[in-house]
Amino acid sequence: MGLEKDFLWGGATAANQCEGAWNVDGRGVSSMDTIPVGEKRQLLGTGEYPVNEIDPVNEYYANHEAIDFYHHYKEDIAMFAEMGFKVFRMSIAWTRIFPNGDEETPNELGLQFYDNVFDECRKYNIEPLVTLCHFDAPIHLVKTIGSWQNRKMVEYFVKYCLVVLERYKDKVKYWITFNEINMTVHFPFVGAGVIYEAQDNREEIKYVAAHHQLLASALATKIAHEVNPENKVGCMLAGGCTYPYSCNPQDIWKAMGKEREGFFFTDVQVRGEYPQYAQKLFERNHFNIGITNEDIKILKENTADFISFSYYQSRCAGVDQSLETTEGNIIRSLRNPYLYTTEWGWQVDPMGLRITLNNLYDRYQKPLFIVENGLGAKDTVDENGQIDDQYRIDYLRDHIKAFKDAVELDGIKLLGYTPWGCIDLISAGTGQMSKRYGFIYVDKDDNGQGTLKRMKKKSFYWYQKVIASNGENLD
Ligand code: BGP
Repeated sequence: MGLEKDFLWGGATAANQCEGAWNVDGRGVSSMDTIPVGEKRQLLGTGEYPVNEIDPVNEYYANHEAIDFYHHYKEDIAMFAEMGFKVFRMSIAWTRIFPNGDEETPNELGLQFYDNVFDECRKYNIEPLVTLCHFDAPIHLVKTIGSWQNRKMVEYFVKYCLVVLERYKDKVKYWITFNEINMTVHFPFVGAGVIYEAQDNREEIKYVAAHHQLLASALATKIAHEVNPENKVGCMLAGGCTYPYSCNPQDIWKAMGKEREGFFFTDVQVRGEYPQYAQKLFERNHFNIGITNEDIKILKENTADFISFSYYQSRCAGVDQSLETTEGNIIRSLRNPYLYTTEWGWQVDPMGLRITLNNLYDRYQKPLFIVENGLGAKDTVDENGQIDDQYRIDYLRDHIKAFKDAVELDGIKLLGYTPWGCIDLISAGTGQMSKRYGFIYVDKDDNGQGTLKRMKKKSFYWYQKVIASNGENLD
């Protein structure tokens, strides 16, 4: 019993939330660079208003510097190695490789940076797990062709994938195509760089963009397998099960619909075809998605090797409009009276992780990978420079117990676990630095002030023991 010996323990980050150096060494501007902190962030996230030029005088863009992983990667990876990481999830910033997205040739300095990062990981036997697209689209393509709502985007993305998959074929084995691909239908600017015009059929556009991403994901999977048949390519979903609020059949139906909003993506990426309920959705709404016979073939022939997902909370759905709701990762939920919430209103539910794992495995029988999980919390540094984040340890311990039950008692095949924001970084949802997830504290505040000094939290030493015991010692 217990987890497999080669279980991949590690941590997760994304380029746009940790690298900073947004205009260094030829990097182009990405969609995520244009989202300021504060209320405007929420508006841009929904695609509600047009993207403006970056306004450094009146606005603060937290990710322009972020935690400056770009210049600190050696120090940071050394700390991951000290914790015992077997895997490090990160993403490549598309605009470091193709600054505008449509150049003829890639930016060598950008390519070199990731060579350095991967070499540094390899030095410590850390396996890189690389997301090809974690929310960022070249702003040039957003402005000139409308980003993922335009089929041309697939071509540009494929070109970028060809370059990086070929370049890093001996250094990276584990790939993820799109981070939280279901974000596209909930938060279209963040997920797909989509900005609406007044006359747009918004629902249709979201699904058109989603189709282009699904197609691009299948093509990236194809290239990865051709470049190196050893490559393992995963799809990635903002996960978390949805419970019916009650046993009222209407609530059950509603919850099923919510689950299908996510399965819509994994059904295509894992089974290789649009499910019947998706086809009916398109038909009913007269959506013209533009799916060709060639697309159908590509989707069918290039399915994912594993299913990765983020898990922060479960959700609740029901028909009673008067019920209290609460925040969550992307999707709001009815407030579940059995659960407590974090300071940001995300409902904490370790058992929901076991249920999510079982749901996915029952449905697909494919290896699973938990590539995000964690507690966003405000940490304080005491007068001795210590950070006592026992609440984070408690959260993670309960979730680890839950996935161990799923493996040991339910027979789920689980490849690994990479808690989110293993080093403090910029929050995608709020742009805050004070919403911290890390084992490593970074001295920086919500206004961008701080030394960027790295400090080990209490959870750093705890996670080190967890990894060393392969999840047996959780005390
Ligand atoms: C997921 C994203 C991450 C990350 C995480 C936590 O949606 O894939 O990029 O940020 O959520 O969310 P937040 O940063 O809003 O707390």
